[in-house]
Parts: sequence; C-alpha cells; structure tokens
Amino acid sequence: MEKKIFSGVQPTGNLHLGNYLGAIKNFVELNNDIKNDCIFCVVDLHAITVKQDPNILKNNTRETVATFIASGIDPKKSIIFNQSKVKAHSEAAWILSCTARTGWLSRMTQFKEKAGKDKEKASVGLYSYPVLMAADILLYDTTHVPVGDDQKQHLELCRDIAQKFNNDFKVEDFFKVPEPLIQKEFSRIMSLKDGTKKMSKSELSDLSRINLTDNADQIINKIKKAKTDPLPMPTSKDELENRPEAKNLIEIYSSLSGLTLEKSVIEFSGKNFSKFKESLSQVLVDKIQPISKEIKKLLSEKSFLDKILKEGCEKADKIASNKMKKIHEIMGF
Ligand code: AQP
Repeated sequence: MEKKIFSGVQPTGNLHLGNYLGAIKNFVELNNDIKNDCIFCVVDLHAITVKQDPNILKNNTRETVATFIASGIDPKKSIIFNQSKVKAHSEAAWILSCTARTGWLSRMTQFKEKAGKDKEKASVGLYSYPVLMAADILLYDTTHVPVGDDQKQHLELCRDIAQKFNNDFKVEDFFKVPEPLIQKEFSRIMSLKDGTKKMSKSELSDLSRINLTDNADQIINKIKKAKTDPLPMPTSKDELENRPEAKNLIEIYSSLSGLTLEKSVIEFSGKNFSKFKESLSQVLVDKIQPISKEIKKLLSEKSFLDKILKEGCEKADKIASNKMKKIHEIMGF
C-alpha cells in the first residue's frame, strides 16, 4: 500500500540528537522508499505558542530545512514547506477546535509540562496546539505520521478528532484516521544531564544535548561531561532499568552503531564509563559531523533554501486548499 506520510518539526533552533533519532532519521528512510508520498513541514505556527524573536524564527526556519536536507531528505522526492504559508492549516485548526472537546485537551501531558506551575500565563495557543497538529495531518489524507514517543498522545487526539468529525457530519472516511510510526526502540532520547528528562531544545544547558550543528570537539566534550553513575558499565540489559543515564547513553550507542542493545551491553560489560564514552563519542562524531558540515554549507545558500520552501508551499497549498473546499461544503459554509 502507498503510504501518505506527514510530519513536522518546530523551527525553534537547537535541533538535536533526540529530534534526529526520534524523528528525522525515520523521515529519511520513508523518503527513500519510492512507494511513499512524504510531506515534511516546518511548523512555524506551532513555534509561536511560546515567544519567538521574528528574525531568529526566520533563520531557524531555514536551518530546519537545511537539517532535513543535510540528513538525507531529498526535496525532489518529498514536499518540504513551512506551515504559515499554507492558510488552510489555521482555518482547519479553527474548525477542528469546534470538534475537539476541552476534556480531551485538558488531559494532554505536554501542555501540563510546558505550561508548568503557572498555567494561567500560558498562551491559549500552547493549550490548543494539538488541534493545529491534527489539522496539519488531516488536511493531507495522511495515513502514517512518523514522530518521537513524546508525540504519541497528540496523535491519539488527532485520531479522535478525525473520527468525531466523520461521525458528527456523517462523512465516513472523509478524514483518514492516521497511524503513528513510532520506532519500537530508542524512541525517546534523554538529556545528557538527567536520564529521566527528555533531550530538549529549550533546556537551558547546552551540555544536556548533542546539537546537529555541533562539531567534533563539542561532541567529545559533551559526552565526557555526560552524567553517569558510580558503578561500572552494566553487565545485562535488566540492569539498565534502574540506571537511567547508563541506559540512555548505551541506547544512543546502540542506535548509531547499528548493534542490538544486548550486543552493545556485552561489548562494554563491566568496563569503565571512560572507555565506553570514547567509543560513544566516535560513533556520534562519525554520524553528526557530516550532517553538521552540510547544514553549515547549506545555510550560506539562503536563496536555495527559500526556493525549496516556496516550491514546497505551492505543492502543499494545492492539496490543502482542495481538502479545505470539501470541508466548506460539509460545514455548509
Ligand atoms: N528527546 C527526544 N527523543 C526522541 N524524539 C524526540 N523528538 C523531540 N525530542 C525528542 C521528536 O522530534 C520531532 C520534532 O520535535 P518538535 O520540533 O516538534 O519539538 P519538540 O518535540 O517540542 O522538541 P523538543 O526538543 O522537546 O522542544 P522543546 O524543548 O521546545 O520541548 C517530534 O517528532 C518529536 O517527537
């Protein structure tokens, strides 16, 4: 079956190893399969749910496109565009916000985490963000959505919204109910400073993450300083359960080296962390450095990146406006 793939990344800077292993690596594999129709969106409307500097946002949008291409996404095969330029996203989000129930949104754990203790001060957009995400996905008759594990709940909400809309307006199958594509293993990469917190762009300490623009020295330094525990390297997979930092680092190693988790544990069983960290730095440098160099090169070709976005927007707009027309008919507008 042909898969229709849609996924988005926020242009909020500091794209990191978690974004790569949890999402972008998967985008590249899907892009390489000729049976798939892929759309990868720079979700700038999502980014403004928290305060953004307009000039930095513009640069981060280009950097996200550069990261897609540097990681291996081919803009000739996949549509790459930015969300704000395709008006149907905002319009569909409003319509779907009348289908979604407040009770559903109140259960979203990401809002609770991001809004923190002072929910009253969080933007309305941060609260309704998952409805916009549902609009993004549903406008393109998406069948599969590759995301990291942290987006699973938002995807379930998207499925609920699609089903309720189809039922409410008696339009069976109008919105396709999409399947999440979450990698079975290593779908949540954790902070290098705290193995219980996810690696994140907005974490203040840069030492908590490997950025896709880091050079070899920065990677080696961050791995040297990564938190571990006082014990030697684990001797079995079961031991990892109570050792979050060791688990995270060995999972990163396993994911990048292509070795299974069992084999990775055996390779370093009982050894010092320092020996393991040398090998981990090596696989990271081998993987990240070519991407980082290519991102820097592409960033000096602004007109090339802008052209990709412009062409992508035109293609996306055609598909989304067509769906929007049908939504208008269904709604009685
Ligand atoms: N730590 C992670 N492990 C695995 N996957 C991850 N993703 C993000 N962090 C991890 C996946 O990356 C894709 C794009 O994410 P996003 O741009 O929508 O932003 P996010 O999830 O909000 O990323 P951050 O880094 O966590 O940003 P902040 O700090 O703002 O919260 C998604 O598919 C996501 O699952």
